Amino acid sequence: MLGSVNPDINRMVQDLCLVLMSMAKVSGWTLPKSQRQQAPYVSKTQLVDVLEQIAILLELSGANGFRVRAYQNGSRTLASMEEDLFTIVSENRIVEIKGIGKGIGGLITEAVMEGTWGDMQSLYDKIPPGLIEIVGIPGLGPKRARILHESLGIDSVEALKTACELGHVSPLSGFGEKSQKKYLEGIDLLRRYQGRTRMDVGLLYGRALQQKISEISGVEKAQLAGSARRRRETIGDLDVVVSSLPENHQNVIENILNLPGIAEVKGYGESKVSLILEQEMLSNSVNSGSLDERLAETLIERNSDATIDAQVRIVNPEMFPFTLAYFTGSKEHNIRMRQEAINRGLRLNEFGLFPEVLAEGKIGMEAAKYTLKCSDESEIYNNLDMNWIPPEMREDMGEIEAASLSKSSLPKLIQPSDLRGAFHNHTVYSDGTNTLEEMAQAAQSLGWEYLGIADHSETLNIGGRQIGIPSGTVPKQSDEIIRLNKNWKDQGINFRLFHGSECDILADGKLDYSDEVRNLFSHVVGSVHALGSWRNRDEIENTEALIRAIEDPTFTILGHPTGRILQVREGFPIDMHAVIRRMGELNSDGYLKAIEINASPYRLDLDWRLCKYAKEQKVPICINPDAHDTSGLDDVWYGVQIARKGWLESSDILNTKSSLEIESLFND
Ligand code: DGT
Ligand code: CA
Ligand code: ZN
Repeated sequence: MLGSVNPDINRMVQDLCLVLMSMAKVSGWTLPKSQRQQAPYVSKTQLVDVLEQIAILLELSGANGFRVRAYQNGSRTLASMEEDLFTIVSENRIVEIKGIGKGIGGLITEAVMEGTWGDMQSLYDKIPPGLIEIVGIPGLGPKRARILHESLGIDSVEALKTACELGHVSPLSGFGEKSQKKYLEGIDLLRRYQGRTRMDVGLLYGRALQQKISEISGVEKAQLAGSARRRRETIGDLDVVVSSLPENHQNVIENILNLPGIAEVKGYGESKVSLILEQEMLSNSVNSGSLDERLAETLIERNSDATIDAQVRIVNPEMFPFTLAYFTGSKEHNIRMRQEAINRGLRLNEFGLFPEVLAEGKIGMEAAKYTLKCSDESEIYNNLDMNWIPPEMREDMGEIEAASLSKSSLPKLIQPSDLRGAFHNHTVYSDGTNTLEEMAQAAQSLGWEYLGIADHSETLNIGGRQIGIPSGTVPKQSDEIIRLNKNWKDQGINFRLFHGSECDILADGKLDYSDEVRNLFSHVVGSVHALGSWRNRDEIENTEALIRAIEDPTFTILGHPTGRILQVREGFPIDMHAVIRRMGELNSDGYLKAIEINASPYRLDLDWRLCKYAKEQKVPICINPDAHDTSGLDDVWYGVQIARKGWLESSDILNTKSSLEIESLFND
């Protein structure tokens, strides 16, 4: 299910409850009904999901542990099976597969050959959907959900929330105050993110819809607005503004309603269409070989039932800039803009910018003919004595002031093409899937001058399996890098690798490896991975430990500063302002202590809200893809969006510097 996500993320998401969080919906689960006319009636992916669901439902219903584990194993076995499932089933070989017993083999065979699910429907009917949703709360598995159900009658998230608030959960044996508090936080997280979509997926849908609408005849322009245009890390719904002559509106709307990939039309009127998009929207809409295409493939491969809502507004061409600006938001930015207009005797809304003396008493469209003409957004801003504000910055975080013509202090935001390399990337030496040479090749084809390798350090292991590079192997990687660098130099190619490490920050704030080993690296990306102890500690202790690590002379870059995974888990408690302040001091003392914007769309950590502070404290920022394969390097694009959102300019970013400058900064 999660196979195509980078392994680092993969691992974290393996935490069962996290997976369930995305699977569990208030509506509960249903067994797939096949639309096919012949076998195979269901796909392997569907079976993997169903077996996993059955295991959870069985556990919720109090079934015996062996049975539960049999379904869990069955699901896992199928997921990792390479041979074609239909062939195996057709040849009656399914029970010969290790990990699949007679019962489950029978169920698989029935589902594949006939499209039915034995007597499983009764199990699906038996468990209240609310109980399934509870299993999605971090820290709360099926076993505990069942205890809560049996002892307190809890069968919904709301009921659990109330019980926690009333203190009814902590006295239960095996629960305690800590769990109770954690569930409340988990519920909050679940609610906050429900119905939101990560930026990468949201933009994929947004661009596809925008493109399909642009191709409709009679459409002059279609543009993405809302949080997608502002590059928020997650997107609630998509907003698209379409410009079209009035006589074409009806035809345009009809064509939009008939686009492929619409799961549901929620409503439409003369100038607005409200839709739910599904995956088919993505097919044939993205250029081959592009980042979008790869993302689309990943999404479709995962067979996710992700949908996203979209609001499309169709307006006359002269109204377009006003409608675009309004629906780009943010609401907070709009409110400030409206006030700026009022201060000048003007009225600003989605229809236009009206001198009050003319439009007085008229409302909405009625006033439209009195608007000042603006051919694009920048003319709207100019009419309010401001420079045009890049959409990413429209969050009412000082941009209105910075944009005023008297001040003109808007930053010149960084662009993806400003980057000359990146410092946090993995190879086959740890958990990456590409070699040093392959990663270097990919970096060169992005036009980069250098690539920093930072494989995991010795301590990192997952379930006992060592992921990090043992001390003894570090020199081998070093030699290989020296050899590659020499080759490029001899050939006159302006490209080199920097040999760094993604070094674990241990719970006490010490860094992994000995001083001696760490001194071999050109740069050390210090990251927290053993989140357990950090998440169970208070902010003060964590902040002290993190600062201790940063103060180590070999420490250069703080990796994914809070450890958050968007929509999955919050980072550990930390006073990031204090950390950044200390890093600023160390920089002014002549050390290089940079902070990373981890550009993986799952993380986007450092948060954009803290970028400005880091800049003020003179802490250099790196935009790092944390790539685990060659295509992962492309993730820097998301990091650049976040840097822009955080007001950063090219000169604030470490990896816009030349190879020579980096060499001197790293003393390499
Ligand atoms: P989202 O969809 O939750 O990720 O965030 P947005 O920013 O896309 O918000 P959305 O879709 O509710 O509305 C799109 C834009 O429309 C929003 O950014 C600003 C504008 N807007 C919506 N409601 C209001 C409002 O009540 N007042 C003002 N001034 N603007 C609004
Ligand atoms: Ca929106
Ligand atoms: Zn990491």
